[in-house]
Amino acid sequence: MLPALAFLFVAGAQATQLLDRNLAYHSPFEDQPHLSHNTESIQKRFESAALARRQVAEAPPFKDEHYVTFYGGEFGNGDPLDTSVLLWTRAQAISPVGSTTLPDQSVPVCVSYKVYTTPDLSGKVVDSGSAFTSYDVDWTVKVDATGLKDDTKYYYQFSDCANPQSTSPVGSTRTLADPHISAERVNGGKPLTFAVFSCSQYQAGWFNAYGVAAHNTSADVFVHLGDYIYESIGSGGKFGRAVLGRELATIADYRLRLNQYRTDPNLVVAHQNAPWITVANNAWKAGTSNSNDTAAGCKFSPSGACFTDRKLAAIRAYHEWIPIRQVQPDDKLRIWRNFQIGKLIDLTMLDTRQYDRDLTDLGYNKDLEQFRDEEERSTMGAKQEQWFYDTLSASKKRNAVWRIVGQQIVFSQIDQKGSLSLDAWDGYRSNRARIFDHLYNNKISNTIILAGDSHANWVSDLARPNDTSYDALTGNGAIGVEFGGTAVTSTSSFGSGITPANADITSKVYVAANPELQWSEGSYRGFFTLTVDSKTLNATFYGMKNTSFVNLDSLQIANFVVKAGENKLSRPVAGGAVQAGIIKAALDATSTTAASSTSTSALSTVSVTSTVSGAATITSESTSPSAVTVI
Ligand SMILES: *[C@@H]1O[C@H](CO)[C@@H](O)[C@H](O)[C@H]1NC(C)=O
Ligand SMILES: *[C@@H]1O[C@H](CO)[C@@H](O)[C@H](O)[C@H]1NC(C)=O
Ligand SMILES: *[C@@H]1O[C@H](CO)[C@@H](O)[C@H](O)[C@H]1NC(C)=O
Ligand SMILES: *[C@@H]1O[C@H](CO)[C@@H](O)[C@H](O)[C@H]1NC(C)=O
Ligand SMILES: CC(=O)N[C@H]1CO[C@H](CO)[C@@H](O)[C@@H]1O
Repeated sequence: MLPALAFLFVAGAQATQLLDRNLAYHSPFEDQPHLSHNTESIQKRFESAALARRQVAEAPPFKDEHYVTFYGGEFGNGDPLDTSVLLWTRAQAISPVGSTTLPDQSVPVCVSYKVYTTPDLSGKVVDSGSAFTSYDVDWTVKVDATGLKDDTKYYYQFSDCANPQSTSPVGSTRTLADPHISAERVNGGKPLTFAVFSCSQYQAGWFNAYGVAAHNTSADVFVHLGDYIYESIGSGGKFGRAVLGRELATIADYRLRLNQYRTDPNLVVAHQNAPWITVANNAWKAGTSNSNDTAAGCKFSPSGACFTDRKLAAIRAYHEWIPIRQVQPDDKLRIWRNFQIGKLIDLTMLDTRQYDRDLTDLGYNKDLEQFRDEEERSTMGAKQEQWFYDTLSASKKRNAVWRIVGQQIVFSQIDQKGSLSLDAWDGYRSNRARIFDHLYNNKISNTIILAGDSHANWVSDLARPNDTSYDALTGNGAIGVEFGGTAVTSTSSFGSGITPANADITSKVYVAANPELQWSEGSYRGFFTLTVDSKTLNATFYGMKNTSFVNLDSLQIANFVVKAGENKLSRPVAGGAVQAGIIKAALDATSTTAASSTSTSALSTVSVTSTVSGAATITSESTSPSAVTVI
């Protein structure tokens, strides 16, 4: 890489070029240029640093002191488009073994990257380049690999510009299909698989779910619906998962926490070999339940930061550490975006949390209940809401088969023993009603809503709450399907550590009370996959056997099929039987004679025998780690 560098400097090319190449220096938001780093002044600082060797073409290779080190965990890729994908790493100069002097941290690190077509890096280099990083951006490097072919798998590696033997691991990534490609031709005619996650709290357990998805499914793209990190301290000491630092407030706090999360071996592997598409979570537009800037003024959080400052720190660190694109113009703090994947899918990522959400249930403001039906009340903000309707309509117009909507909170009405969660869409009912109106009035088919946040599994036909034209038995009258996934580790909303048998007692009540809710499961931590082709969209839910230590033991607890054009779960729902949780059909059957729930309490012996007329009976079986095949 030295010749390329030499050219840049000798020719006096735009001095900040290597800085500007690293997207971590840019503003997270194109329309907020004041949030970007001033690369000219950083460049001046480098130039005045005594012999900024990494910039000087004539400098000898760094045999003596500064070795750029790539940390295996700090490596990944994301936000793929049809001809480009973001590559991400973190590279810091360290002292060589035996040396006690610390390298001068004011000197930038130059990192180069190459993109190949073969895993052994033998083939041709399809894209390459160099970029600087420095302490200003926590040594993160985020570059856009461009000029790629659509719908293609690639391999990539970073190295030290000045010492090319110092390299990162080799990762793999892929581009998405060109938006104009027919649905049948996407992914070479094979189904495309997404692994979907939410709520990964470090303190609560090991991130085995990421590992199972990476090792034991054929997931092409990882989707994270929020709560990728947690700001609180919590416990976690008992299985070696205590978090460092304090409750997060400053950018240094956020960086430290992200850094620590990236040490989990299963998260490391998951970032290395597939692109991620993420949204962040857990605040309304001016506060969280333990930190608020309210009408009363800026209240301080336990960590001493004003919420607005804290949010900006969080967003900056998130943009440094997560391979997410700078979002397109004209809006504040926006992370909602749409991915067109051939004519097979529009994957629409919404921000139903911090973008412009009106006051949520913060635990102390119960009087909120009276506002939940207010016309103007929105969990998205008017601008995002309009954008969402336009995106759905445009997707129909361009004849995309599926509309998959990734967002944070449970969409369907869930009566929970007489109460509704005001922190989910049940707290924003007029906003939800408008979405249903848009789907029904415009006859927009094949909409699949994904949800996280709730720390439990919920699968529902999408239908207006209390609408008698929806038939829970046949699914007729529905307009789509919602798949709500459990947490990677965060504790169950049914009760921390609840056994499958005890969770089922609650699930029975929920499934009985809610017509659209076809499956409820509240014990397992895990994730789900979506496997999609032009005819069907299948969801497979995975439960982790034990998140208190590192392992890949999981079981497939339920499988669902949605046929294109049907706008409901295929009957019998889940093929008539699940390995955990309660399906509505089983509930109906219990009221006659057929089914019995024989769950025992230990996680290792979960089994729910659900029998539905005409469906195969799954008897109580020993749950050896199920073969994880993605259909
Ligand atoms: C649906 O009916 C239930 C029971 O009467 C009620 O609690 C709930 O508020 C209704 N939902 C809507 C959206 O009106
Ligand atoms: C979904 O599952 C059904 C039933 O097992 C199968 O026929 C179909 O091919 C699957 N579709 C995809 C996209 O995997
Ligand atoms: C999970 O593993 C830990 C450590 O081996 C063990 O102590 C615990 O009993 C296991 N939990 C379950 C529910 O099997
Ligand atoms: C999951 O992947 C791991 C690592 O490749 C492998 O050792 C394990 O056998 C796999 N488990 C299953 C159930 O396939
Ligand atoms: C952490 C904190 O300050 N929470 C406060 C937010 O505002 C409400 C209403 O004023 C208080 O009751 C909370 O204690």
